[in-house]
Amino acid sequence: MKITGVELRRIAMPLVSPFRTSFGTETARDVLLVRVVTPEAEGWGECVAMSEPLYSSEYVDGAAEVIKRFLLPALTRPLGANDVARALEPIKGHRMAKAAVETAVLDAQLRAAGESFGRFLGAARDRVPCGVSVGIMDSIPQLLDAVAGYLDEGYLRIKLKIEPGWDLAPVRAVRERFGDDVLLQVDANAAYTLTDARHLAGLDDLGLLLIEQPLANDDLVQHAKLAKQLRTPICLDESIESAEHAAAAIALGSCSIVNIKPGRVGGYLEARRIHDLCRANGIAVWCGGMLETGLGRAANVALAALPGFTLPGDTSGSRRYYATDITEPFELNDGHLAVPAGPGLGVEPIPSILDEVTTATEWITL
Ligand code: NPG
Repeated sequence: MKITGVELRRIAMPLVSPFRTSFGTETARDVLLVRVVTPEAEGWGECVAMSEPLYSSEYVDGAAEVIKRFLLPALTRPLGANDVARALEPIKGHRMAKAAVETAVLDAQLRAAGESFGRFLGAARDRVPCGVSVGIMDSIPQLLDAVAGYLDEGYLRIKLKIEPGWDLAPVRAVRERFGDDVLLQVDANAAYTLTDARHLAGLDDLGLLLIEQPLANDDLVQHAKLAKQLRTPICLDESIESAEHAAAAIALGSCSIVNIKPGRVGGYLEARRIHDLCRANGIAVWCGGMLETGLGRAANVALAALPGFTLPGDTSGSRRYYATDITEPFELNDGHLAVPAGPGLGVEPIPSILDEVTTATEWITL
């Protein structure tokens, strides 16, 4: 396909409630959308970079800049989605920016071919079980109310955000209130160090599915040491930016579970590679989320339908984050989301809603 032009569109999406993690509090999502235009079809990609470089080094203004200045100029020859990563390889890092561009090209290619993301990626089912991520709250009663609400909505797994000072007590309170059958896990977003190992072992009696990213992003060796001191399985998120990182983590024994976020690893093709590698090594994977709109959510749900995704993902319904999504909203049915079956992402932005939330657009002719 020849890309004739690309629209970069910024949208501002207010969150239904503030979302607090160990690295910051979000009240609105500043999203960069990439629309790739080819003679055959158009395609959308959603960039998951946040406003500030607090989760990783990427941030949305930087992603827009690198896409315009370095990524798009490398894509002037006709190409397919499989060629994008190689064409962009000389540009180091910037995986979230690359993922948005590759996803838009893949969407255009699949829409032109009449094939869905799920089918292309190798989905093994037509719906996926859903978990929900619950932010850090001001008090334990407030947390218990939030968790009760999500369980009522049908969520099949609860993930609690933790940080030093908000860990053992709130997690124990949730376990005691809702019982041993609730699938429960925690996410530290790199907020601890190895010296906290004994403290974190206090979680071992709470029957958690996993503890996600307890230590710093580049601490694979330390995670391997921590794994020996905890009975709770360690899952890595921020540490895994590629299949090579996943291979290293597996070889070192740094984790027994991986959270796959396509944006973090440079796109859905690399995400599938990590899935394949983990599956071959008996490492469970699940699909993470980064507060995506319906566009990113559609692709995530397709990925989460691959056979190695054996744990419920952060694939929540649209209204967990947004009163009005830019696509038809994703709605939970019996704790599951349906994998879109239409061509490409299988969903479209609704033009009037998209225009209402748009803060800037830029057209780049290639
Ligand atoms: O359901 O989309 C979702 C969000 C799930 O907790 C979630 N995401 O650390 O995994 C995370 C966290 C996150 C959100 C990270 C935004 C970075 C940005």
